[in-house]
Amino acid sequence: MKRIGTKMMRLALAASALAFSLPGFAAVDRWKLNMTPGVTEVSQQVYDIHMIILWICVVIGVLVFGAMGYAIFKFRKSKGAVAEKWSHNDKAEIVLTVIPVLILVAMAWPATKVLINMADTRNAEMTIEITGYQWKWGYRYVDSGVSFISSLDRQSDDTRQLGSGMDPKSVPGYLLNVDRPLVIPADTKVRFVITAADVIHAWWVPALGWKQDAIPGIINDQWTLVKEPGIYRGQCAELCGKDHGFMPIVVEVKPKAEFEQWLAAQQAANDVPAANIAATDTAEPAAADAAPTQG
Ligand SMILES: [Cu+2]
Repeated sequence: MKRIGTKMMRLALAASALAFSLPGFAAVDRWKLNMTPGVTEVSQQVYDIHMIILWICVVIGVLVFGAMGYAIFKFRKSKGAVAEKWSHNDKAEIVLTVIPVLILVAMAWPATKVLINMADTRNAEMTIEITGYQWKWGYRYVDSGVSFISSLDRQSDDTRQLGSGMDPKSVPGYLLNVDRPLVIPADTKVRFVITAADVIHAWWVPALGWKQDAIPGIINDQWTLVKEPGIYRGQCAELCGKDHGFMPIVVEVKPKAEFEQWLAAQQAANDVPAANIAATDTAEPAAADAAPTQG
C-alpha cells in the first residue's frame, strides 16, 4: 500500500512538473493551490464566495477541533477525569441546531444570488453555439453564420502518438493549443448555447468562472463578458472517451474592432449561406471506436 502511494505521488509530481515546465506557459504558477479569480465579473463573484465560505469553514474548524483538543487533553483519564453521566440537554440541542441553520442560510444567500446572475443570459449581444464532439469542439456564430471545428493543434497531436520520437518538452503549449481558437469580442455579453453530438462533454474555461455540460439532445446556456483581451485556456471536463484529454479549449478575446475584422474575414472565407452551416455541423462524423454511451 505504501509502495503504491509513493509511486502515485511520484507520477503526480512528474506530471505536474511536465505540465508546468512548458515554455511560454510561465504564467501557470506551480504552487497556486487556490481557485482562480478569473477575468469576468461572475468569476470574481464565484471567487469571493469561495473565499468567504472557506474562511467560515476555517473558523468552524478551529473552534470545533480546538474544543475537542482542549477536552481531550484537559480531561484525560490519567489526570483522574471521570465521565459525567448525562443523556440529554434540550438547550444544547436547540442551540446546536439553530446556529448551523443560520450559518447555512448565510452561505446559501450570496451563493444563490451569484447562481441567478450566472443563469441570466438576457440582453446578450451575440450568441455562439458550442458543440462537443469526440474529440473536438464545434463553434458556430449564430448571428453571422460563421462556423468551424477546433481541434488539438497538429504539433501536439503528432508528438503524442505512440513512438513519435518527438519530445513533448520541445512543443510549446503541448496538449494545450488548438488549431483554431474560439474568438470573442472584449467587453461584450456573449451568450453560449452548449450541446453535444455524440456523448456528454463539458466546456470549461476556469477564467470564465463556470463549467457547462454539453449533452446530446439538450441545449444548455451560459454567458460571459470579458473586459480585457487575452488568451484563456480550458479543457473538456467530462470523461468522454479515449481522447478526452486531447480536446483542449482556447478562447481568444480580441478588442471589439479587431473582432469585427476577424469575423468579416471568416465570413468571406466561409462563403456558406447560414442555412447550410447547421447541416454541415451535424454531419460531423463520430469516431467509430467511440465509447457508446459513457459521457
Ligand atoms: Cu469531451
